[in-house]
Amino acid sequence: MTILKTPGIPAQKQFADDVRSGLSRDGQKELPSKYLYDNLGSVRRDHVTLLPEYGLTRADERLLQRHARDIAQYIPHKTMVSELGSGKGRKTRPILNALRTRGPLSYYPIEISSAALASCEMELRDIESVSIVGVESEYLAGLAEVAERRAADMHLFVLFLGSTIGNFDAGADARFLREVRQTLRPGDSLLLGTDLLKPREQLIDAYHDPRGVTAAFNLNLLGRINRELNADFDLRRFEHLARFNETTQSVEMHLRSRHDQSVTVRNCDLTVAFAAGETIWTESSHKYSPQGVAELASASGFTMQAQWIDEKWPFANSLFVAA
Ligand code: AVI
Repeated sequence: MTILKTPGIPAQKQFADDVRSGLSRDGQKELPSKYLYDNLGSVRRDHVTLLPEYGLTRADERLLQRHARDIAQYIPHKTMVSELGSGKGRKTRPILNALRTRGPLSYYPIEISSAALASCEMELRDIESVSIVGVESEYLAGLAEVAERRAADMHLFVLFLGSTIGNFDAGADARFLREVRQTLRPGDSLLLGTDLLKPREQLIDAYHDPRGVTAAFNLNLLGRINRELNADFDLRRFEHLARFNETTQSVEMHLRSRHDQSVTVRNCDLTVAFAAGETIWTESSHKYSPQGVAELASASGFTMQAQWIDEKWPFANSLFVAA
């Protein structure tokens, strides 16, 4: 597989800066959810997707398997495919299979980690007539790189699956999609996965499972800060918490301090005091309505052309076309 790389800020410096600013703020302490995904965190997140209580990934896969051919009908013939955060690429297979029947196809998965790109290539390399060019980059820089490489008559079809868009802060989802739109030309398309609203109890069970798998995923963030930034978090003195925020319509994950305690993060020159019960907010997972997804399309310069909703677990894959 060819790999393209785009330059970025050194990852460790950015991590230290974000930890320092998130833990030293007055009021709600916060850590960006992207840091949940080091190697161990990514394995734990894979385990989350297998939980009976967490139907999101299975719903996404069912929709793509059932409707790949319908989706392909909306995509012009001369098109290349790019995916924001392909992960291991398993979900993408039916889409690539449906599109390659019309002729050779180029697929550009964009991932921050070279390990994820390598697994993606392993998973998909047996698909005939599809050439894979990995892009090791942040999403927008990678997409700009892909868009720049295409011929004048070539369309671009972008996949953003799995409801990763729901993990953006409130309002940041539309801002991000507007930036995606700016790299596209009219007639290009985007397939967007979004988890939908469902009963509160079901949502809380999905993010606070009885086996403690999601708790291990969340607590690993403190373990990562210990490993990479020389900190002394005692993971037994924090606990996982999931709650639904009615105002933002999001499930929030937090890590709650069980005691009054202080923690030192040496590489950030930082000592942080935690009161018993105080939390660090680590992730928001926004839950959309089908109508809200259509509004998101128009707020970001797209038109929603079609939407497929899973019957068992409310989840939508929606096809946006650049207006
Ligand atoms: C990646 N993302 C869509 C997942 C979600 O459901 O928001 C991450 C996750 N957090 C807890 N469980 C899974």
